[in-house]
Amino acid sequence: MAAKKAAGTAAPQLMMPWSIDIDLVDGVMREPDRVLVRRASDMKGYYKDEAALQRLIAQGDPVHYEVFEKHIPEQPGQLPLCISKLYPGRVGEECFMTKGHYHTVSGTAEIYLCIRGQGYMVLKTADSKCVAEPMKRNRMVYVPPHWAHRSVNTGAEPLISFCVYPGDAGHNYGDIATEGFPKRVFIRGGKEVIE
Ligand code: S6P
Ligand code: ZN
Repeated sequence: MAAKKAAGTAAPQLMMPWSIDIDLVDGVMREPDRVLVRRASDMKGYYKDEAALQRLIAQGDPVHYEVFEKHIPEQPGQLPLCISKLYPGRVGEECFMTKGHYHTVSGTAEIYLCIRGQGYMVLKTADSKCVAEPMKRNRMVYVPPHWAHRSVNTGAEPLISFCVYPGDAGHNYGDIATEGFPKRVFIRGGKEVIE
């Protein structure tokens, strides 16, 4: 069916259907349109042990995570998707993690299907409720509206998830950069500690 055309205006651009290959064993998206790369030096101010982060930057500034995306317009009705690949590692005793964000349109949810690795999705509300949901292969985390979310890798291999969120959600990093999360994830004496 053709998109309706209002009198005197150009017909709205109709997006064509498309498909891609996503390897759900290895967590690889073939032919992404964009790869967002965040290194240790992009994570200043996020970890508890800032001196340990500085040492890591000086030792080669390793990649913390990569996000593989297709180009999908950030508009209501669209469903942007990505593969998020968070590498294993520690900053001091704290596990590698993503920056974390609220959605700019705070009342929008998100789905994270974990494909590989192990760790947590740490979620918080503006009034500081905080929950750590375990992530492991085939585990799906539902991020409800109004919860900021960050993934944390506690394992020895990349933590890989397939994420889908509403097109108008947007990323609000500013509030999390100011507030932080009430809970952090450490490995101490070989054990996970969330505090
Ligand atoms: C988008 C979704 C993911 C994250 C990605 C990186 O809503 O939650 O694509 O952007 O996992 O995390 P962050 O916190 O640096 O955006
Ligand atoms: Zn999100």
